Amino acid sequence: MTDKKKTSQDSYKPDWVPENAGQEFATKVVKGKRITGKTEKRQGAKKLRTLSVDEYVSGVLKCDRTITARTITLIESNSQEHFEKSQEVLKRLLPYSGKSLRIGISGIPGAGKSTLIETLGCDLIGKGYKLAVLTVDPSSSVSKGSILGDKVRMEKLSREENCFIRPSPSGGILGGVARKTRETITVCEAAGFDIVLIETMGVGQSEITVRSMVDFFLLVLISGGGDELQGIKRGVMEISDAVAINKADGDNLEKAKLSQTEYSLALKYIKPITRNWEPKCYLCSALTGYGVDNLWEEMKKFEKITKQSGFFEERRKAQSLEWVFTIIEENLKENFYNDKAVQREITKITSLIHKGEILPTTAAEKLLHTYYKK
Ligand SMILES: Nc1nc2c(ncn2[C@@H]2O[C@H](COP(=O)(O)OP(=O)(O)OP(=O)(O)O)[C@@H](O)[C@H]2O)c(=O)[nH]1
Ligand SMILES: [Mg+2]
Repeated sequence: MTDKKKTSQDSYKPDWVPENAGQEFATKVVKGKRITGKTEKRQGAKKLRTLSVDEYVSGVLKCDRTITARTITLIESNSQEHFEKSQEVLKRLLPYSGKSLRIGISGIPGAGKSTLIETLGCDLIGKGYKLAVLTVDPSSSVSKGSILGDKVRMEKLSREENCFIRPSPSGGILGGVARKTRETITVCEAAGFDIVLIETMGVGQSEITVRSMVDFFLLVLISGGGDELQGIKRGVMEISDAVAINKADGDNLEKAKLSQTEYSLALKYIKPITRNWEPKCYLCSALTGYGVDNLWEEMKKFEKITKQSGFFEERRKAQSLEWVFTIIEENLKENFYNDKAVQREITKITSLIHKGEILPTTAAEKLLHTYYKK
């Protein structure tokens, strides 16, 4: 901003006003005020009363939407004080959780995941279910765009009393987002939501992370393009319990049928991820609703079969244990890289590696030694 455009201490002409403009450009911009401190302390905003652990717990159990949302905010907070309180709340909620069917929905950007959630979600609410929709998107803290988009795409669903939509926390790193999402599932279940849908963008590690927290994993694709164009790696099909070719409507229906044949064949060569369940490829249109009910019927069948065989519980237990070790690994890694002595040693080692004066194995050993000799 040039000083010339300043008109007073507190206001100035915006950038797009020509340099020598006269009074015909009446617009002035008032200087922003720097706000410091926590969100709750923002000027003009009503400070929310701090809730006790008891209030959080009883609010969630009564499915009080405001308190449920505040409990999730508590979980999403990065402060140590909030972390301890949230752990206390979660411990109390844990016995009431675990009763929902957790469904992961993944697929390439624009495949129609959010629209499918809107259509399926409204059907489920119509059938009397209570539904929670969460998203896992480690990039959302950068792009922010998808959150706004999803609110628009799930417009009808977001107005439903029995639906609770929560966008991905802006955790930045996937590990942080994953922890918060897992704990959010616990809160939603304790609040009585009997289906939890988790949408994730088909990028890198996030599908594997979502797979590790859901019972059923659905991959949403669109017709045409083939594997390369869709950016879908075989690995993602390997962790899926079903593939849905969306946008099977209008002129696209025939192409969608061809894709269904291709993917059905591809699935035959993949070892199923769930015992006693053979993943199949379905057609659907989130726009017209075609095939959506069939998808739900398959999910129900899946739940029945895996519960009867005991695999449902087995997988949940394995997921909990896996989660314990993930937390440990993340913690160790964080401690290691935050260690001052290790950081100094890394600087030295980096230059030795660049000069080719040390073997990578020796370098790693030296660093670990630096860490453990504390
Ligand atoms: N014709 C047709 N269009 C659809 C269908 N489902 C979604 N769309 C359109 O496809 C576009 C993307 O849909 P979204 O639901 O936002 O897709 P998404 O997979 O959630 O996208 P990201 O969250 O950005 O990865 C929108 O313009 C939808 O209206 C469908 O079944 N048929
Ligand atoms: Mg979406």
